[in-house]
Amino acid sequence: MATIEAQDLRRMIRRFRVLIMGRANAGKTTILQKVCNTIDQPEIYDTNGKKIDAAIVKSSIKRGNHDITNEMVFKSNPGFVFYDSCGFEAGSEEEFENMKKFISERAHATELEDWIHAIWYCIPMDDPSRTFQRSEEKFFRECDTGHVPVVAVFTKFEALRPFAYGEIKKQLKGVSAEERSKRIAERVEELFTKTGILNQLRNPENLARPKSYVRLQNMNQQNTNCDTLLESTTFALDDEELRSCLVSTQKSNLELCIKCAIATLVDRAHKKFDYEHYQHDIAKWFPHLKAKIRRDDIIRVLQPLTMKGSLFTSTANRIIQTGIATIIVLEYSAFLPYKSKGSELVESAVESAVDYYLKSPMVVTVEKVAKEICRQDHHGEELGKKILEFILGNRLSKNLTDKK
Ligand SMILES: Nc1nc2c(ncn2[C@@H]2O[C@H](COP(=O)(O)OP(=O)(O)OP(=O)(O)O)[C@@H](O)[C@H]2O)c(=O)[nH]1
Ligand SMILES: [Mg+2]
Repeated sequence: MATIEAQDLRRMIRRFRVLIMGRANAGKTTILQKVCNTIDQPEIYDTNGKKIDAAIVKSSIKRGNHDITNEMVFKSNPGFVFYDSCGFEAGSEEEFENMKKFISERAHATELEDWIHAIWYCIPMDDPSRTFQRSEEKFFRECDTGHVPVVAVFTKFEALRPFAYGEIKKQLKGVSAEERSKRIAERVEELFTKTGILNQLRNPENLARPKSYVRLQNMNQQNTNCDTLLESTTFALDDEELRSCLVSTQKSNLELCIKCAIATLVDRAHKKFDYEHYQHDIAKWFPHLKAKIRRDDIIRVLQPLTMKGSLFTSTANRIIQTGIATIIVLEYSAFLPYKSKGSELVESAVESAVDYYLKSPMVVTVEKVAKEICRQDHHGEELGKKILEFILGNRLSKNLTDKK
C-alpha cells in the first residue's frame, strides 16, 4: 500500500466494500438495509458485474449453494458493496473453505477493486447459551483476515433483557420503576459477561481478532440506526483514505464527520503545522465539500478563521481554536442552501458560514473554550472528548433546525 500515492488511492477506492458474516437469522440483511437507509432488497451482481436475478440466488441458497463473491448493492446507497456469507454454518466444509479463500484473496489482493475494507461478524444474542458456536469458533480460529479490520457485532442485544428479567423477577417486587430498570440493566451486563463471548473473541490463538465490538438492538424497528457500527468501523480503519471513503457514504451523518475532523485536530494539536494543510485536512471529512470545491478555494475561504499568533498564545492554543472554529463552520455550511453541482455555490455556502460565525458570539465562546482546554493540558482521547462535547453542544446549525 505504501507504494500507492494517496491521491490515486482516493480515486481508485470509489466504493466501500464490506463482508458481512454470521449465522442464518443473525440480522445481517437488516443491518445492511439500515446502513443504506432502505427497506428494499439489494441488487445482486456476479464478479463480472452482470446482474443476477434475485430469485435465482434465493433458490440456489436454498439448495445449499451460495456464492460469496456475488456483490450486493442497494439502490439507495451505491457507495457500498456488500458480500454476504449467508449463514455458512449450514453449508459444507467446502463452503467454509471457499469463504476462507475469498477472505484471504480479498485481504491480500493486488487489484484495488478487489479489496474488502471491513468485515462485520454478527453474533446474535437471542440465545445467550449459544453465542459462540462451531461456526464462530472456526471463523475466528482459522481465518486469516490480514489487514482487514473485523468488527464483532452483537445483534438483537435487547433479547438479553427478558432473560435478565426472568432471573431477578422476584427481587423486583415493590421496587421503583427507575430502580427496576437499573437492576435489569446490571443483570443484562452480567448475563453478557457470563456468555464468555468476549474472552472467546480475544483468544490469542485466534487468527481473526476483532478490532472493535458493537452492540445493536431493535434493528427491526423503524426508529433505530446503525451509527455506532459505522463509527466503530471508521475508527477501526488504519488508512485515512479508506476512512474518508466510508465517511463519504454517510452524507447525513454529520456527527461522524465531526468526530473524524476532531481526530485530525487532536493529531495535529501538539505538532508543528501549517494552517493551509490543517484546515484542508479537516474539510476533507465533510462529504458536502468533497470533489465539489477546489483545494485552493477551500483554503482561501476558511482562512479568516485562523487564529493569528501572539506572544500570549501557545501554538497548541492556536491549533485548537482554529480547528474548533473550522469544524463548527463546516458543519453549519452543510445546512445552507446550495446546488450540489455548482462549485461556486458550495464555496459561497462556506463563505456565508464563515461570515455568520465571525459575526456571532460564538467567536468569543470558542476563544475562551480553546484557552481553557489548553490550560487543562489535555492530550489524545481526553482532548478529543472535551472538544466533541463542546462542538456538539454548540452547533450553529441548531439555530436553523430550531427555527423550522
Ligand atoms: N428482535 C430483533 N429482531 C431483529 C433484529 N435485527 C433483525 N431482526 C429480525 O431477525 C430476523 C432475521 O433478520 P435478517 O436480517 O433477515 O437475518 P440474516 O442474518 O440476513 O438471515 P439470513 O439471510 O437467513 O442469513 C428478521 O425477522 C428481522 O426482522 C434486532 O435487532 N432485534
Ligand atoms: Mg439475509
